[in-house]
Amino acid sequence: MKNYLGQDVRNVAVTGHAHSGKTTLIAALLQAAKMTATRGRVEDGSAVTAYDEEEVARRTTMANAVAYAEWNGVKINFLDTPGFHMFLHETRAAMMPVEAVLVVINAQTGAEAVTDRVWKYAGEVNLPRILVVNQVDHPKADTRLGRQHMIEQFQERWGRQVVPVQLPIVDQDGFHGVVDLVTMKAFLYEPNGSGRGEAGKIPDAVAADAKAAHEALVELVAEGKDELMEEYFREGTIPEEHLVAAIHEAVREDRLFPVLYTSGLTNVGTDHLLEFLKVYAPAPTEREPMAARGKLQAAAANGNGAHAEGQDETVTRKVDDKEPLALYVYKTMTDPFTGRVTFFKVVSGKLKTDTAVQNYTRQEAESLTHIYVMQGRKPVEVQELHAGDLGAAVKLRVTLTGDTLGEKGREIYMDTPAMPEPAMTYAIEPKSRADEDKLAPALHKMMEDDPMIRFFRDPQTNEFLVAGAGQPHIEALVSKLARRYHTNVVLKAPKVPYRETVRGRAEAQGRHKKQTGGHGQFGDCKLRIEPMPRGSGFVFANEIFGGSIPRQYVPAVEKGVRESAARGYLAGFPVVDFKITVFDGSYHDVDSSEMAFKLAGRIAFRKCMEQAKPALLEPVMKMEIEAPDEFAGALMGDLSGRRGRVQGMESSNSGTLIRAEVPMSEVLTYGTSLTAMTQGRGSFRLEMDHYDIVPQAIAEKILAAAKQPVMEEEE
Ligand SMILES: Nc1nc2c(ncn2[C@@H]2O[C@H](COP(=O)(O)OP(=O)(O)OP(=O)(O)O)[C@@H](O)[C@H]2O)c(=O)[nH]1
Ligand SMILES: [Mg+2]
Repeated sequence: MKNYLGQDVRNVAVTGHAHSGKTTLIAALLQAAKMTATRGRVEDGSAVTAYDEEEVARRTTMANAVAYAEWNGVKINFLDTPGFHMFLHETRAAMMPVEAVLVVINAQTGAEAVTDRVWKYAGEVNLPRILVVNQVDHPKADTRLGRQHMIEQFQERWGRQVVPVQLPIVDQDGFHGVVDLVTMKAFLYEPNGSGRGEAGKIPDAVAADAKAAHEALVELVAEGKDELMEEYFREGTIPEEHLVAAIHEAVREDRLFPVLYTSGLTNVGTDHLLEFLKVYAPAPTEREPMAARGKLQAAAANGNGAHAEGQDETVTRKVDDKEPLALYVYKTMTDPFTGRVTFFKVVSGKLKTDTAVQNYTRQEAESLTHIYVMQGRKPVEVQELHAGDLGAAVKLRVTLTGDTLGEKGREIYMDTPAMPEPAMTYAIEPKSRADEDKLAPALHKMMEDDPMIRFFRDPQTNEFLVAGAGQPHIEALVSKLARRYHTNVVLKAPKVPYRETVRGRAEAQGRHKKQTGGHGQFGDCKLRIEPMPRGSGFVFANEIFGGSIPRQYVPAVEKGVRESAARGYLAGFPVVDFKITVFDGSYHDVDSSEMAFKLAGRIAFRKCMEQAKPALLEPVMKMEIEAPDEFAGALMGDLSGRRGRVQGMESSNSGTLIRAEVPMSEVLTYGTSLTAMTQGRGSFRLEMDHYDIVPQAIAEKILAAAKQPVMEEEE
């Protein structure tokens, strides 16, 4: 492979709503660039960026993947990203190492919920956005909105900087070409061909549209630049070479969000998209470097005397081969054939094979014996990589996602995007003893590649719990455990973390007395219990006057209550939101002890509970559901069946947004139902909000199902 300088590299994240056709489009782009002989398909696992067994089985991208196309002297690195709302943390991470974002839009639907979210993520890191209206070949393309309306929809959302740089050519032969609005040439394709177009005449049917669209483009581009504006007024147009340079600059500075048209499935318009990226997408060397924090060098610190050595400062590293070497790790993956693969961006400096580097994040040495660029899962060995390029290494010892590596002594650190909290938790049970031994090591390996997975033991129930982005995520994890790590498990619905509380006041006495030969045990206390507002936990008060319980034994009473409350009264769930006041008691000079008062506290507490109208509390979630309008009625009906309380309804970008509060026990597998109810077009977010009393009839069922609490031997 040719050796590419940073200026000849383009790093592009391919993003968009689920099933807009990102993975298929990348396969088509690779075919157009002759990187593959045929066009890979998602359906049979032959698309270059869809190699993971789980992704192939589920026909959806769940983690970022990388491929490259060599095109007319440049190398374009594509990051394929998930479009499913659940995996958008991956998509967000993919924006770290790139300089441009392709926003792929399904021509059948226009912009959708995830389109808005990726747009926002790209905006947060100032990345140029290039819109690709894809699936233009589809018989239902444009039927919902129409081409012009779609542009208006985009402009409403993202501003009037959204302007077509192409027009699609669609006629009785289907979608078979595009008009380049810069050069005013048509490119005609043979559908299901190689993706290479031939220059031709603009068809009469679109000539007038093309002229108007060309003028709109020229005007928008000229707007940002006085000298162009003058030229435009003077000449009535802008010469092509000025226009090209101006569009390049406008794309880089977010003054223009260009719109292109493609079909990944029939491979139309793809060579032109490659050319567009070559000409108009910024090279890494043209962009601000990644933001970095660094430590002041000893010499510099001593020199100006202003900072202590080792103090943090902001480091400016140019994307330049002459700067010190720094690599940022944006992904790791464990491949059955290659082992651990570490994907990095060369932030600065030039990387050669056989380079010893320091992992700054972990303060350990690593050795990059061989370096690669990744074509899907296949490593292609290279001799060097220049600043700005993306590469990979295999079998590194300690390096994980988010780490920075580089020349020893020239430390810098990158900030990585925050991981969202997992949205769903399951209890996970090994099928056999052998599975139990393998489970933790296997899951820990998987967690290194996928930081969204959490694995822990519930201290209350002793169950193993696994948490992830949602049901499909956890199911994929289970099937990967079996396939790759030969570890078989069953998933069980997670235990809802119920709690207990009291609704009334009560007083009770607890006496612990034992006389066994010599030293006896004696403790005696009177307690009052009262309900407290939600969220107060446990409050303890001491109203002992006159020493009916000596001061040193009062904490023992509190401890007894605390321990007993943690074990629960009704069904073993911790008791919360109550106040205990100790107001009387008695003691024995010889036989009283801390232990005896602790036991007295427990007994009194349980007697208090008995009389104070104990009740079960359940977690209630705040929920936001978004779906096209036509599903709103069904969703509301479903929510009321789940004891949900609708708080509000508004129209949103992708239809209707419903806000509601719903008990957690009713939405443990909501994702599956929502997908079924909305044909996969709905999305939702859940967040723990508060605890509320469980209605009697439901509480009875829960109590019957829950394990009885351990009886305390003292009673
Ligand atoms: N008609 C038509 N169908 C397409 C096109 N591109 C993709 N599809 C189909 O749409 C489905 C989804 O395609 P993918 O490439 O997996 O879409 P994606 O955007 O990668 O989806 P996620 O990874 O789930 O976000 C597949 O069944 C494709 O065959 C296209 O250009 N035209
Ligand atoms: Mg995909």
